[in-house]
Amino acid sequence: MSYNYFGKKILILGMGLTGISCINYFLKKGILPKIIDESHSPTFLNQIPKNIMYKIGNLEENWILESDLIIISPGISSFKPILKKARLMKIEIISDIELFAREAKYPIISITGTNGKSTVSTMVERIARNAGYKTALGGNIGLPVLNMLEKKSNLYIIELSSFQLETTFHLKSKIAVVLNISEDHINRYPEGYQQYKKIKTSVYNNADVCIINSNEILNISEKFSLKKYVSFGTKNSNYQIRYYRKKIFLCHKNKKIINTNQMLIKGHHNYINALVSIAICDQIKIDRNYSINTIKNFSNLPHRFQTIHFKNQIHWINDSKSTNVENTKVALKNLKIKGTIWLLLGGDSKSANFNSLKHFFKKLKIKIYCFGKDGNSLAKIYKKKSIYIKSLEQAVILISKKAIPGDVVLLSPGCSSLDQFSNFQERGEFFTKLVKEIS
Ligand code: UMA
Repeated sequence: MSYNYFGKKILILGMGLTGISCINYFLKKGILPKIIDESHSPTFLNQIPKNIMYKIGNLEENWILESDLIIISPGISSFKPILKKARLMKIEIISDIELFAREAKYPIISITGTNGKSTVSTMVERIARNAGYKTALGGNIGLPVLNMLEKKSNLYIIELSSFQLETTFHLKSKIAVVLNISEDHINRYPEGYQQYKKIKTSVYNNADVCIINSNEILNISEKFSLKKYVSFGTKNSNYQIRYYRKKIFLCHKNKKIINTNQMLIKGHHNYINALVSIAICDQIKIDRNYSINTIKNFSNLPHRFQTIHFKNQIHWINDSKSTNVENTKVALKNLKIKGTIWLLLGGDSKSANFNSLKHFFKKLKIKIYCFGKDGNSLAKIYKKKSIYIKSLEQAVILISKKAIPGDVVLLSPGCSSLDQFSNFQERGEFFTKLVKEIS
């Protein structure tokens, strides 16, 4: 189906990376969209071309209700009352992913899930590139998908957030995967977790092959409604993690593929990420050797459980990408040390329930420094070992005076960074710089 946008009143919501990519997309087609941002000083305001009409400060009702097509940035909730009203008036509201999906001419591999999606997307991209594909990697990982259309590529790998899937309707993936689902971004969804799950699993709609986690996510009838599926996770799945004589192997139908001792990245969650990457690449018939070699040499992405400093036998770990409670649990599970863990937890909790961390806190030799917008309430989860400190900086200064050889200082905030930083990268870089200066 071909879509014609000429003669339509097109409005873009949000002047971030997505908004700018949408403007460029329409300008190339000779169409002049309008754009709105709720901030009074959006970061990319100076990148708006002179011939584009814009409004800042609020979602201008007249502009919204007079438009034919609205492209919404992922950071803006499509459940806002004014947008509900627009939908009732049959105004189409779609994501940049939807625009991309309508135009993409090459196979798309779609990767979503609460955790691990950037790692899997990057692994798959590297394997496919090493195998000779001209790959383009984008979406939630950073490069807006519309910019990928300009690249000379023959395989698209896209990381998708629930925000992006919320307003995506015609994505037809060659392969789609939902890695896992746990509580995150619940404050965005009026109907809570079930709605979040439904949006995440919508990535399977129209997909040729669905890769599913046997441990969670889909019940039997949901599975059988899929065209073709390949499973991972449990003993009976197509792809499994198995233990043989105290060694851990990635396996396919019980046949060993990789001994995890040979991998640079460690931890059960990373073995699962690697397993899924193999499953995806097998589906597009990439020679296994490319998968095996790439995975063996793959190292952690920045801000994901990265040791950024080691001095006086104290490890400082930057896990700023931990933006939900599951990420923090994984980081804590990874640490098997005799010393004390100094955990930096905090930011915007997005109304998630953190009580499940209590069990970890009880078992561990740990001190929890809670900071940022929700720091005060996080410090109440396990008062005995927690303290509230206003800023990350103050917390790092205090810890640097108390930590002793054998200890680990871990920034794994479990929260969004947006209360005090522009994004998790900025938070991680700030932490890294601070640690190096102070210690
Ligand atoms: N804005 C409003 N009203 C709102 C919220 C935001 O007007 O209610 C405006 C802001 O003032 C700002 C603009 O919208 O000027 C920002 O838009 P955006 O928040 O959608 O951000 P982009 O720069 O377009 O980046 C988005 C993704 N951001 C979010 O989903 C929040 C990026 O994912 C993604 O890399 C990029 O598109 C390219 O596809 C980041 C992210 O934090 C990494 N994702 C979340 C996560 O991983 O947990 C979902």
